[in-house]
Amino acid sequence: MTIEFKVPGIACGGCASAITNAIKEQYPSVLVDVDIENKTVTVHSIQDQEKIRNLIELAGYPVLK
Ligand SMILES: [Cu+2]
Repeated sequence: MTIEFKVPGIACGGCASAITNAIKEQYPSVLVDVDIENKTVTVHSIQDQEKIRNLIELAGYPVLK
């Protein structure tokens, strides 16, 4: 299952790393793709969508609904 989140606060590779690390800390096996240009985070995961959304927001990046 692939989940895509729209995250307007993504501006650079540092943001991408912060988000990727925040997710992988909790779910080391998931694949995380951050598209800096399109400001999206794509997660290949069977994990709960709301939990991953919360991790992105806890890292400091609000997610658009
Ligand atoms: Cu950044």
